Amino acid sequence: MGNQPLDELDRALDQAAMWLKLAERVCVLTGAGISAESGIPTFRASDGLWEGHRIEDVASPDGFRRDPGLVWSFYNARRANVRKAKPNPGHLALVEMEKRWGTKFCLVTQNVDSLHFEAGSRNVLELHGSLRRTRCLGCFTIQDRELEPLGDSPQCPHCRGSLRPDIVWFGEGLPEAVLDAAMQAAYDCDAFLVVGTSAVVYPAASLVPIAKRGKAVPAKVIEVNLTETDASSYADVGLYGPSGQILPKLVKKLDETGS
Ligand code: BV8
Ligand code: ZN
Repeated sequence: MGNQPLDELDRALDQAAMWLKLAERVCVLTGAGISAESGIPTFRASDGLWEGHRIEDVASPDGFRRDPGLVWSFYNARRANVRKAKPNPGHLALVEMEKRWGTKFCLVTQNVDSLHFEAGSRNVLELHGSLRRTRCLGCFTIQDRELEPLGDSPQCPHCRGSLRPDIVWFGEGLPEAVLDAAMQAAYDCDAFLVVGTSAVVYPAASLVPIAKRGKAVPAKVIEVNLTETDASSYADVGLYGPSGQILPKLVKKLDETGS
């Protein structure tokens, strides 16, 4: 799909802006693509290898049991990368949208880079946890350790137990309350933006059909991506191009048509 011809993109932006103007409640699902223009590598662009590691070796409980040092070196490298990153205009455009809809706006992210929070978004549901947080295997304390380097076997300051990243690995359940809130927001919304995700990871990807199905009036689904994805079949309109360029254009359209 790649970038659309400009006139086609402009028509699609008008259509998306019209549906957003009519929407009382808006829900957004973001994936790694929204942080790509901040210099954070996405997952599937690296053909399953993640900075030289197999994903199941560094993002699974078995991988952590097998070699916690390897997993911590992988996560420390990502923390260092995120420490250097800044939110991009795509993150900032979603902050603008939250200002418009207030509590009727819900941002659900699969990302663990906390760039939405850095950008100023406040009503953020982190489905897969956060690189900033650690969880103690001994006393279960969760701590926000910002993005400082944590060494290969960090210990809990309370009980000296071993720490793990407070991140949802493959094969692990998502935080129930967060997932429930995200599903409710997807169900309640009138417009659903799906931005920068290949929509292959579940249950996060199930938010897209939830926004459509089982409701008197299905939400209008707006996809923002470089290419078509597994979510595209649910999309009422597709805005294809870098989200750091598309989302600010979309917000500008809202201003133009007044909302
Ligand atoms: C669970 C934390 C059960 C780690 C992550 C077979 C079939 C179906 C499902 C499964 C299956 N086998 C296993 C499963 C379940 C599995 C799953 O869905 N696997 C997939 C891969 C098939 N799910 C799980 O394991 C989940 N848990 O099911 O547990 C259970 C239930 C109850 C109780 C106990 C157990 C847990 C899933 C969470 C895994 N953790 N992250 C970490 O980050 O360190 S998921 C990981 O993938 C990231 O969070 C990431 O966000 C997420 C999704 O990837 P995307 O964000 O979509 O990124 P991707 O690279 O794929 O795509 C980027 C997109 O951006 C592309 O479309 C690209 O075109 C676009 N893009 C790029 N640049 C730009 C852009 N768009 C716009 N602008 C740009 N500039
Ligand atoms: Zn502890």
